[in-house]
Amino acid sequence: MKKSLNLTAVKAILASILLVAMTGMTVSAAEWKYAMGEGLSDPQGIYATAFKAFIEENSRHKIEIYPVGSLGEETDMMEQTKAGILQFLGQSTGYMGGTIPEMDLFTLPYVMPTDTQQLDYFFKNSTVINEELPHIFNQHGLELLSVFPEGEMAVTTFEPFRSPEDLKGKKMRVMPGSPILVETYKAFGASPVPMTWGDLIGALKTNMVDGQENPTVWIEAYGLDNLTKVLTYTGHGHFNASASANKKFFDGLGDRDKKLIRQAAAHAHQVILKEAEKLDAYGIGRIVRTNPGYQIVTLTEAERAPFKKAAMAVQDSFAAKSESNKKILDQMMADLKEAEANAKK
Ligand code: 6CS
Repeated sequence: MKKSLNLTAVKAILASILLVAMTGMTVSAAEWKYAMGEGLSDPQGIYATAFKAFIEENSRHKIEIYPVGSLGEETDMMEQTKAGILQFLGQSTGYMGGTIPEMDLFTLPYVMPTDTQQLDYFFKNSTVINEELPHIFNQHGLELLSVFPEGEMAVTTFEPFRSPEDLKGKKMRVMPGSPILVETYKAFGASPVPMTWGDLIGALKTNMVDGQENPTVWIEAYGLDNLTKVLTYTGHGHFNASASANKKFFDGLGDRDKKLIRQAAAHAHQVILKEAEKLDAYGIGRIVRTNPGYQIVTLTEAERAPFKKAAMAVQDSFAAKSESNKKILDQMMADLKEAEANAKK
C-alpha cells in the first residue's frame, strides 16, 4: 500500500528547507585547514589559536592548524591556499610582496613606526588595511581577514655595524618573497640573500650569510642570538603578518558562516594586538637575561641618517612600480599620520 506523507510531515520538511535557505544555516559541520608560517607559541600561532577557539566555540566546525614545516615551507602556503587545498593562511608579509606587490608596503624601510601605541591604532583603524587591501586580496583569489604586528625588526650580525659602509659586501639574509627587502639591503650597502626560514639556521652556522633581521621575540625563540654576535636596532622596519582565506571557499559559505569567520578574525585580531604590545619587551628581555654577553647596539639618530636617506629611494621605487602601489603608499602615510596624532591622546 502506497504510504503517503501526511500534510504535517510535508509542512515540517518544507519549513526546515526554508529555514536553512533563509538563514544560510550550515547544518553540516566542516573541517577547515589553517596553515601558517610560524609555530603555535609564536604570534601567528596565538592568532590562529584564538581564531580556532572562536570558530569551534560558536559552531560545529573544526579548524586544523598546520604550523610551519608541517605542510612544507611558508613559501608554498600561498599557492596551496589559492588552490583551495587550504581554507586559511597565516603568512608573514615578507613572503607576499612577490605575489601581491602592494604587500611590500609593510617591508618598506623607515615607514612603519616603532611606537606600540601608534602601531595599535594603525592596525585597528587604518584605511589601507580595512578598505584598500581587501579588494587587492580579492584580485588574487584571497579574502583578507587581518594584518597584525609582531615586533620591531632587529638586525643580528657577526660584527657590529654603524653605517652603510660597514655593511658593504655583507651577505644579509632577507625573507624570500619581497623585492623591496632586496632593494632595501642593497640601498643599505649590503648584499641581500633571499632565503626561506628553513635554510637560515644552517646558513648562519656555515657563514653562508653574515646576518639577518627579525623581531626579538623570534630571535630569542629560535636562538638566533646564539648564532650571531651583535643585535642592532636601526629603527628601519617592523615585522608584520596577515591572515586570509581562499576567496572561492569564503564566497561559497552561507551568511551565517561568513559572519562567524569575520567575528573569529576580529576576536583573534584583538587578542594578538594586546599581545603585540609586549612582544618586543619579552624578546629583548629574555635575550638579555639568557645571553648576558650578547652585544646590543642602538644606532643614534645621526647613525640612522644615511640609512634613512637611502630608504627614500626604496620608497620612491615602490611607488613607481604601479599606480596601485603609489595610491596605497600615499594612504599608508595618511593612516600613519592619523595614528601618530591619536596615539598621543
Ligand atoms: O624570518 C622568517 O622567515 C620568519 N620570521 C618570523 C618572525 N616569522 C616567520 C618567518 O618565516
